[in-house]
Amino acid sequence: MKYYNEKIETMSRDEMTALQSARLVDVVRRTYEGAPYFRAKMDAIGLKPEDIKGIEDIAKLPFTTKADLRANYPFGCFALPISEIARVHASSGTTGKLTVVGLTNRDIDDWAECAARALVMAGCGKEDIVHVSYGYGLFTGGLGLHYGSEKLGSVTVPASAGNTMRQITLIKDFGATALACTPSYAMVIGEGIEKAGYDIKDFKLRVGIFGAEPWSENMKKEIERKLNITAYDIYGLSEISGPGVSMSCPYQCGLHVMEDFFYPEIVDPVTLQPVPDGVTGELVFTTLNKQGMPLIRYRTRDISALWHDKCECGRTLVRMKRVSGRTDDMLIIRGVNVFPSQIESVLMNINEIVGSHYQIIVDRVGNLDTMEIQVELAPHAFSDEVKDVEAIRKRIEHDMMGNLGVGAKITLVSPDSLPLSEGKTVRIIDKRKI
Ligand code: DLL
Repeated sequence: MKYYNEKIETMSRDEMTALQSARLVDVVRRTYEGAPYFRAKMDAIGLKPEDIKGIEDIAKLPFTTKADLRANYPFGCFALPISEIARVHASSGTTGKLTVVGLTNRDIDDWAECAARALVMAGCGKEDIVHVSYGYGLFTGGLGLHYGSEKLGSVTVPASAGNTMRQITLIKDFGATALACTPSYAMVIGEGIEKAGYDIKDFKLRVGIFGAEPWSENMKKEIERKLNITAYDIYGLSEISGPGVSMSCPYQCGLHVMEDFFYPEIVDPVTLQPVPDGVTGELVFTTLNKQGMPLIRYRTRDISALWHDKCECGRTLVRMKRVSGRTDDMLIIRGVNVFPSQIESVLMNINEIVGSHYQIIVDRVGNLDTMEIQVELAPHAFSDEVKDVEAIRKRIEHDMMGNLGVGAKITLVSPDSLPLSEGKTVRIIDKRKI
């Protein structure tokens, strides 16, 4: 199967614009009528739903932010009464209250379609055995891939996260061909397979559907090597829909956005003005078909860019650049902007350490920001002489300085001493905010 929904995925630009325009007019009216917080935003700028005649009017609309969702916690952003809502999900983010979303049965069905399209983009079909190690629960990862895989008709293994050795046994015994989990957990599974002394050639794994957190190109290569698979990038956020808002295709040149459901824009994070194709900025989504909790121009804080040019895979769906970080996880260390993904890229190039196992501790001593990066040594390096370990440490320190433009203190720690990740990894401890 090449496409899950060929008509939509290969639609001409004109047809897509017409579909998006009709859906935008409808969703603006529904949100205005159903969600008081959004009506207040529109009224404040004197905008009426009938002023929006098509997608070309989108920039007239006000933005929605996470702060709006928090202020209306828990159900205040729903556009329909509770009697129409079939399920809630929530995400905690790094600070503050939960962000809650409400879905109708049709919303769940649309979401499952997105996840099914994503699985087909990764080359999956009815014959595949999809092992889902994303967490099941309020987090959208587990149930999102689960419903997508069921809709596609592949065999769904609802393993959820945790108990890595059991996961490995299931993956091996059931002959899973696709693994869906966070990239950091894929690394943990890969290392578990090595530690258990298995040969990866005895596994049937072929593809990985990894997302929910930023991961570098180097980490992708490392996972592909460890698990002997092709790794695909799946993106999503609970507020808009879970996994399957966008997905990379076999040509791996960005992620195709399911733009019949989610209209993407890139805006300059400071001026909030839309930027042209190819220019990096903050990703903004409008849900075009959502019923329970439609969101208009939702600021994701994720950093990306859009490309409308043709993709070799035949899909006409706009592509977004892989999300390398968020405007709000950017660390400012002594005035220099540092993204955790830059740090990861440096670490993944050094063989003597376990590149994916690291933690960044930022503090302020006097008036000066300090950054310490704790990195796990690989077992073979750990047994080396002290002077060798010191040489590794110095090399990382040197590479960090060269890549980040700001110094970091490197602390090498023994194998398996940093907390393991089964879901999203918490890599940054910023004591300046505590
Ligand atoms: O992480 C949904 C998801 C589940 C996506 C499983 C993919 C796979 P939230 O918990 O609401 O939802 O977190 C959303 O995670 O705004 C990004 O900052 C980040 N994120 C999600 N996917 C990717 C990705 C799910 N492929 C937040 N690359 C988003 C980089 C990602 N960051």
